Amino acid sequence: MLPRRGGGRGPVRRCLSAALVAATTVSGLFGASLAQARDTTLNVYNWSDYIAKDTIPNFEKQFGVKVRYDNYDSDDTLQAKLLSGNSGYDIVVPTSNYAGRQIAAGMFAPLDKSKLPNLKYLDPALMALVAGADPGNRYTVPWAFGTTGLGYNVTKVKKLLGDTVPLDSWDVLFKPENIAKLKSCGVSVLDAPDQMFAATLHYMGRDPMSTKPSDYRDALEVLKKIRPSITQFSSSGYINDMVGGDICFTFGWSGDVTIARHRAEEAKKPFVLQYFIPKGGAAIWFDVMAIPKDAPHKEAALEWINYIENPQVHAAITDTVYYPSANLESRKYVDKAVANDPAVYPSADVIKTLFLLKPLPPEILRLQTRLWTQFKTGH
Ligand code: N2P
Repeated sequence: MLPRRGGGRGPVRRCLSAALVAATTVSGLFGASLAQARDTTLNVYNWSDYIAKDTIPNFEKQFGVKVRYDNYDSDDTLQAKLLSGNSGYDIVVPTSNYAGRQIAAGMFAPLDKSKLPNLKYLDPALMALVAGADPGNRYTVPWAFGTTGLGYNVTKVKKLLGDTVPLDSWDVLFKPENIAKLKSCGVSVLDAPDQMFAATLHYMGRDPMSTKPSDYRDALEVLKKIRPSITQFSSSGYINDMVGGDICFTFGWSGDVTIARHRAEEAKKPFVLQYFIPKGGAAIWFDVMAIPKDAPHKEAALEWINYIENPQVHAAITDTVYYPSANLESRKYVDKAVANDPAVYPSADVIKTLFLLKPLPPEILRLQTRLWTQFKTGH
């Protein structure tokens, strides 16, 4: 169960916040004139489809720093880069369940919070949750959070399933007879063992964060039964596949499916896409910014983190990719339709049903990886 997000604020606090936002902008501009002589390139490695159009150009203008921006769509890809050492990156954005182990392994530099005044905007309740993986919030600052649930081409799926099963039910994915009906229009699942095993265990009524190897072996048996109906494993391409009508179902991430929905609307597609958090709960996770220990440009990395936590900067990101931040002040600037979309900001009642992805012991991760290969190859 998760605590509710913080309450409202009075006019005094609002004025103060406006003043702080203005001050941040001014110091940003001041920074630009200083920074022009720095000849620094900030190397950022982040998830795909996770940033607004102007985020990088505005940072480059304000701070006089060039940004090299690379993408990944899997925590395992990022982790492999970090493990190989000297990644060259100044900012990485692991999910907090991975970050917890990476912190313990000494991969990140502690944050100099005197350089991060915008941390004052962060929701203490959400920071307390993230502290479960990063005690004292010493190494990481949330970039965004989201849920892992079900995305549909509602128009096509309703035709195939009729009213036999509600779309906000895990039964669509985990009952083999249901998902088999969708195979003909394309069934996609994330290529992310941590996400899929947590959802499967939850569906089975087990602890989604189980540390018992037998639970994972049992979960594989459940997964094997739906394997014949899965037509692709995808953790980023599925956005375009939904918009293109190439798949009608995905086990996917909230913002990604919502990006697809908006793109389909803009393109006036003859179908409706929609994201559902299944009744009874789903995973919630936080992707967090961290500075690798060997990062070549730590000062610029801190400037980046503080810039991202400027409420207006992050509001533009949420408006583009439909993932909220832990920045309480930012929500004020988020487009009203986005702020009121339960796929982006789940209601307090739904939040109570969500479970947080947490770091698991290495032997469980190794088991997950092994079983995942078996699942994918269908053996
Ligand atoms: C962004 C997906 C991020 C979610 N496209 C994975 N934590």
